[in-house]
Amino acid sequence: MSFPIVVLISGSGSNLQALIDQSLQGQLNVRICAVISNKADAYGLERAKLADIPTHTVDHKLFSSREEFDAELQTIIDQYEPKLVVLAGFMRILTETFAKHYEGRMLNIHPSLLPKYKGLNTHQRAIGAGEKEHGVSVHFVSPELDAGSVILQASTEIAPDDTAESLAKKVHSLEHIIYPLAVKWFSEERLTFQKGIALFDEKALPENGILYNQALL
Ligand code: NHR
Ligand code: GAR
Repeated sequence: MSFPIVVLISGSGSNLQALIDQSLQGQLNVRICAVISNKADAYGLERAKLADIPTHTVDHKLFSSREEFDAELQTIIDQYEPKLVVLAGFMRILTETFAKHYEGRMLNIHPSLLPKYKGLNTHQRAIGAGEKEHGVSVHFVSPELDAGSVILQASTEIAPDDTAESLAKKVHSLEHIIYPLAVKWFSEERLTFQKGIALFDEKALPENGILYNQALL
């Protein structure tokens, strides 16, 4: 019995690919029911088609409000009855109504060590601030942007010659490890969300979530 999930993307879909690969290799017992993009030209849609996964495009520019866009997204998602919704490089801020509908069953991967650097342009901002360390966080999505409970983080050093591009590459390779791991934990019910609190193995997660190390694999 595999665990039904729907993945939302806006771009390249390398995190989607990591989920596809791990489920094909049997490391991750999930079934990706559908991939939805707000951009018709997102390369992730090609990745989904190559893996025989149904795709949908919901172009936000065709809607006159965020509420209407989110309502259409919700209608499509709920047709698949997923147990988890996975934001993988999805670039549209979601309304409170939508976020509440999927509370405790929607994850995001954000390219910073939350609560630092919420929002966009995180790699450049971390370099600009002279940080020695940067990374990535998987969190539950809550109505407030990038503010839901953090589940898992992975960090990397910022070298003196790092650029936003070189740092993004390092962070990406960490993303492809920790996102499938967090999804696996959720599918195994090791990761749950009860009464507004994220639990791992029945214990409340600390503010920064779990720091990734290889022993977790
Ligand atoms: N929605 C809610 N309610 N809560 C969160 O935590 C969300 C969310 C929607 C997306 C991903 C997030 C990230 O990881 C995410 C988390 C887009 C923007 C943004 O400013 C900010 C954060 C995130 C995603 N989007 C612009 C907008 O007007 C459009 C930017 C663009 O198209 O390039 O929606 O960073
Ligand atoms: C990832 O780095 C992800 O953390 C980031 O976009 C990239 C998507 O890559 N997410 C955000 O910035 C959300 N605002 P992918 O399309 O190759 O998975």
